[in-house]
Amino acid sequence: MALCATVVEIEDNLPLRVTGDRTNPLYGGYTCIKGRSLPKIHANPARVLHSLEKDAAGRRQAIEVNAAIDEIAARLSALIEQHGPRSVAFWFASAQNASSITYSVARAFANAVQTPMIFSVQTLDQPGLIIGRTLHGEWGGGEVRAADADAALVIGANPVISHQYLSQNPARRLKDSVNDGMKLIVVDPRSSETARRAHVHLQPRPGTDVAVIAGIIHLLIASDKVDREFLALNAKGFDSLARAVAPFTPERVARHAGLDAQAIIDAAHILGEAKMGYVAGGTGISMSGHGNLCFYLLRCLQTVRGFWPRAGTRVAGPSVLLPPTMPPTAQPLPLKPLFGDERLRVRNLKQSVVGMPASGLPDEILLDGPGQVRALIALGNPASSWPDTERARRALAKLDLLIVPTVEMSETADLANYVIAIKTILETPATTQFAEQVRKVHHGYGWDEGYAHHTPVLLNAPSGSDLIEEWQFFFRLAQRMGLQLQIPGADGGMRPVDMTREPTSEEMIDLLCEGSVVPLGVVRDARAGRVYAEADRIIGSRDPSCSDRLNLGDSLMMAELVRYAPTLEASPSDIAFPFRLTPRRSDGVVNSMYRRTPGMHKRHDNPAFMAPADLERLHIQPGTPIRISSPHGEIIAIAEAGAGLRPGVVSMSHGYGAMPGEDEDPSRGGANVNRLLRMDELHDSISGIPLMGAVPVAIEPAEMTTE
Ligand SMILES: Nc1nc2c(c(=O)[nH]1)N[C@H]1C(S)=C(S)[C@@H](COP(=O)(O)OP(=O)(O)OC[C@H]3O[C@@H](n4cnc5c(=O)[nH]c(N)nc54)[C@H](O)[C@@H]3O)O[C@H]1N2
Ligand SMILES: Nc1nc2c(c(=O)[nH]1)N[C@H]1C(S)=C(S)[C@@H](COP(=O)(O)OP(=O)(O)OC[C@H]3O[C@@H](n4cnc5c(=O)[nH]c(N)nc54)[C@H](O)[C@@H]3O)O[C@H]1N2
Ligand SMILES: [Mo]
Repeated sequence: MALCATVVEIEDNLPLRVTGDRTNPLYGGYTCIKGRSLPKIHANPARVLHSLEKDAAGRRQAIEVNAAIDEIAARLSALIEQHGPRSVAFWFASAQNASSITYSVARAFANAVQTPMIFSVQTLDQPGLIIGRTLHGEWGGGEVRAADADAALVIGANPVISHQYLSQNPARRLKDSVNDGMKLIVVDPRSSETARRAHVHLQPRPGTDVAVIAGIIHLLIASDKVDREFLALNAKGFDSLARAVAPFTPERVARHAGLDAQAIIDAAHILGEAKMGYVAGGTGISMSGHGNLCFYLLRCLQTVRGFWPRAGTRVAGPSVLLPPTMPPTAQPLPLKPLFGDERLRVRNLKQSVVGMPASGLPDEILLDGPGQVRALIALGNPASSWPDTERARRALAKLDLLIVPTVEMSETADLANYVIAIKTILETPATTQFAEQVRKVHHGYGWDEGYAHHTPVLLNAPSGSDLIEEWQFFFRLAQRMGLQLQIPGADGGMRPVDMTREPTSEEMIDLLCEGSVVPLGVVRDARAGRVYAEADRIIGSRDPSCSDRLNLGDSLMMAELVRYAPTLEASPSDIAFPFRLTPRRSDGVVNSMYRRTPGMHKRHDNPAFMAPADLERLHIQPGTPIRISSPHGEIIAIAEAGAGLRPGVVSMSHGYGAMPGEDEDPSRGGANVNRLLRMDELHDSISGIPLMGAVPVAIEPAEMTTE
């Protein structure tokens, strides 16, 4: 997703070496280890080179891809005929990011099926970002350009490793910004690669971020670091916010979050003195129970300080390969509704601005009766990445039809009725258009500059293989099912795709880029990633008649904050589950991807990082197994000392480990943290995201389970 510009050296249709493109204006030769590993991904012996079908006895055998599409089309059509379009569901996750065309065509296919059951990983990822933005309201001048900020607040995020918010050479860019005088505040219980550069590093108890952010806002208001002029024109609800954050004094927050009160004051001081602040919230605050409120309060903090781009400046992330948008203006946009019309049958879950709640999908498969989901097309590896593994697996196994397009086998592909073998990155043409689409959802992706890149096909599919591009699967399926695909047009409406002839991939890219700000031909001819100054747009001044306001006092959010305040005084007492399990990402590994590619990863487990003092106290040697138990389940993981980690915290990545009932060896395959989680308890009432961070767990030494 960082889309680093690379140079691929090829001999005899094989990639020999991938390096960064030094001529690139933004990346300057940078690429992360994942890009440099493309030759290994290409030579992956675990790659699927032929589509697979499971027969009645559960045996997998190769099937010619068009024969598989014929069978799938017939089975999907029969299900829709008998049970309606709702019986067919879609799972869109990080897998689709590998190709710039997949999402547009797959989404067009899902729309043509006319099922409401379109689920995406957004509701398990950072739904609070979208919900907080919706309730607070958006700024017509767009997001703050990172380069314009003289202070940054990074909370529950680690851009140096995740590349979220800093896609190009993140470690270097951060170092340069700090050297240029930018003041960095990091809030993370872990001494992360990003935190190591911070002027102020707050290490709160996991899950107490609401108090930390509310405490900072309270201090800004109390010390009158409020942009009154900005608020008078652009905001409403200031008094409600001021009242609701008043209980969050530095002393109370410090006691509750386990911090030093002076450090909170220092953080507020930096933000209070800054002319323009950049705010980056990530999965750490999203998953630990109050994601919506955390992200909402971050937006309020920006507004209280007037940290929004002003008229006369360049808009961040202008469209390049997308059509032009409304002219940017320095004023609030109209508030949008939070909920959609669709409802799930389970747990009162509803469609929201983030989409259908993923945590309800397993139960929609498991619950018999009208409206039940019977077929799932999954772009991703839900068997591994969904919380509550046991339930997820039961649901996936119950489906009449599970279809998984993929480049390699996975826990989900293992369960599939059909595995569709698709081409990989170097065998498909691509543009940066999809990153522009993603940026509209999460501004931590894409570029602040008007950047674009097109790459042609570099390699042919291996000889003897039977591979198609992922979008072709959806196009051919639509053809066989008599469905008309529609894609967005430059005028904002939908336009039909000619279904009588399958276009080439480059023709498909042409179609998707029609009406783009910079013509695709120009980007193609550049033959490398470039910044297009002609895409720049200057933010216009406000329309004097604009009556829209950013909302600092949303009633749902204020009510949650008022309910939170009394917990400031409660002392945490978890005798049975005294530790907090927190999520993290690791260098060189993306979710569960390429887990079966030899030589791809330096290590094959996801250690349970714990504070050295905790290890000592519990008589646990680093490198030895521990049992981690939650009220829901238990796993065995390998303990490792996390230098600078807050005591009481267990920090672990997801996407590893065995499925329930399988043999597991945590030192070889890691441990599956999702077995400790539940989908149906403690989930958020808007997005449905379950508790995936600050999870109460108990730790004890364990016997090594060796084979
Ligand atoms: N290398 C690599 N890069 C990736 C990915 C990957 O798997 N590997 N995945 C991609 C994906 S899918 C996503 S969504 C993004 C996510 O991008 P980020 O959100 O930046 O993800 P992380 O790097 O895990 O950073 C989250 C940080 O939150 C901290 N944290 C955990 N719990 C809490 C808490 O309760 N409070 C606070 N304040 N902090 C907490 C963790 O210690 C961690 O350092 O990364 C993307 N980039
Ligand atoms: N406990 C816990 N659970 C989590 C998280 C967490 O922090 N903690 N993070 C959540 C988040 S933020 C995310 S984004 C999800 C990630 O969940 P998913 O998006 O499901 O990610 P992966 O599990 O890596 O699945 C990607 C799969 O796609 C396959 N693949 C690779 N290339 C392609 C391609 O071109 N096309 C297709 N169709 N498939 C391909 C890979 O082999 C792999 O099996 O996990 C979520 N789950
Ligand atoms: Mo994610």
